[in-house]
Amino acid sequence: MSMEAGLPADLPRLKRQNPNMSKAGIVHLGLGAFFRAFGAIYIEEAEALSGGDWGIIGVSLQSPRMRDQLAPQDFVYTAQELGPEGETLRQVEILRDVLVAREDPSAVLEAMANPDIRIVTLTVTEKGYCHDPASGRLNLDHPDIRHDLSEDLPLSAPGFLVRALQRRRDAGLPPFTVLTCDNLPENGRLVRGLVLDFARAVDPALAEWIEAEGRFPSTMVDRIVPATKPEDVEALAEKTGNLDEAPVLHEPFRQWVIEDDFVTAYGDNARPDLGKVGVELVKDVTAYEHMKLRMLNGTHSSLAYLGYLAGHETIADTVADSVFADYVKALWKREIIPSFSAPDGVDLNAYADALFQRYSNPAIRHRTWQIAMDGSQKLPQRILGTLRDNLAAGRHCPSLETAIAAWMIYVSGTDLAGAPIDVRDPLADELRSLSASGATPGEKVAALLSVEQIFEPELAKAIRLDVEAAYIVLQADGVRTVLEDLG
Ligand code: CS2
Repeated sequence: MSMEAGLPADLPRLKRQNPNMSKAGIVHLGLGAFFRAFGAIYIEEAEALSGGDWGIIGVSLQSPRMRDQLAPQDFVYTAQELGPEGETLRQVEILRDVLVAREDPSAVLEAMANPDIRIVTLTVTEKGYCHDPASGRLNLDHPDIRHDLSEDLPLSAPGFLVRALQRRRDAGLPPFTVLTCDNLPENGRLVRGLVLDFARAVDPALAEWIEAEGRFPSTMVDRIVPATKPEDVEALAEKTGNLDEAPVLHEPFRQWVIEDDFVTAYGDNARPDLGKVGVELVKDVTAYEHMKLRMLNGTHSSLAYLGYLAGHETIADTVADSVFADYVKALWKREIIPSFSAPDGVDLNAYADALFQRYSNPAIRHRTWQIAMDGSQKLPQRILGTLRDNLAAGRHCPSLETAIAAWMIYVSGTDLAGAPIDVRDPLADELRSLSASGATPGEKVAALLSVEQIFEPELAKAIRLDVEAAYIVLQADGVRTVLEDLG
């Protein structure tokens, strides 16, 4: 555990203020900054307004870091809201405990099988579902899935869900609702499919029970939450006089849309009163998900690769560069908005304008490098669906194809000036050697497009020449000139 370098050693640690703690009703898998700055706050607000036992037990699947940072401060932390015109601080007290799955998987299963737990929320990131992003099916060759299918104590998120549901069924309890909060298309349906694939492989009767009793509402989640840096911890401690080793920083905006489909056995107690605190409870979230994944995450990833290659550190820096501002506005207007139908009553042009304002918030230092992570898991739902739908309608997508070419240069591991890039991606090694296997840009592009986990073969064929052309001009002319030429 790290005490921040520049701070006095005797700073008092943040402490829990409210001694009346409700019981836990939720287990959260994958306790990163995003959920602590988003779902945890909504749930705390809903419980404060309408009651219910909705304390949260957080689970870190791999590293003990979050537990080690939060345990000495009673599992409370500060949420620092950063607006363009100032900030507000809030102490979040809804966490009851943090468990570390790699250290004690039994304790995690026990928590998930507790009768008080009615919901398991997840933010395990795209790669945490151990699926094939192009097909949406469970990846049975994934080492963690292979392990989990043969052992009772799991490593993976799908493994924990199924083994915990198995314990509940064996104990005669209803299942919990599985509420995924990751940026995946039709995320609830996706997780349901993965859980059922897994359950069928271990016990077909269990799969039938989950199919009948289980609930997996899809959700759309939205709040920009950059990773907390050591200097953020220091600045907060200087401001408050208390040491919080795990604060979260977030923008003011938030939106959570959830399909109101929770396990029926709990009646009115199936979920916190989320509608009271601005969560939109709907019948079908698909249109919202498309909008958010394509409009926000699609442009985020495009700006991340292109911005990084142009030397921009954050999204705010990137869109402050007028060439990029013009690029992203044209991308929304010409390629993204025409590709899907808006949710009822939503004006997509206004939504795009609001996104631009959010990206421009100078207080949010969201690194292009952070968003560039795990591109192999993100491109299909963020960019490739838009591309496919446009091509089917006979529309060209030069801006998205340029973003894909930028991703290809990025995953080669060397930037346009020849400097190394620290590429974080589960397929990083494979992508780098595929890129290196080609002698010409054309061969490199073809090699990368052959990764079927990312690109459907038909789409790969349709975009190959355009992406190759974009790749060549990016290398020859540099990012800014290419974006200017896109007009
Ligand atoms: C970002 C998202 O890191 C990323 O890939 O695009 O985390 C984004 O900030 C959130 O989805 C906003 O809701």
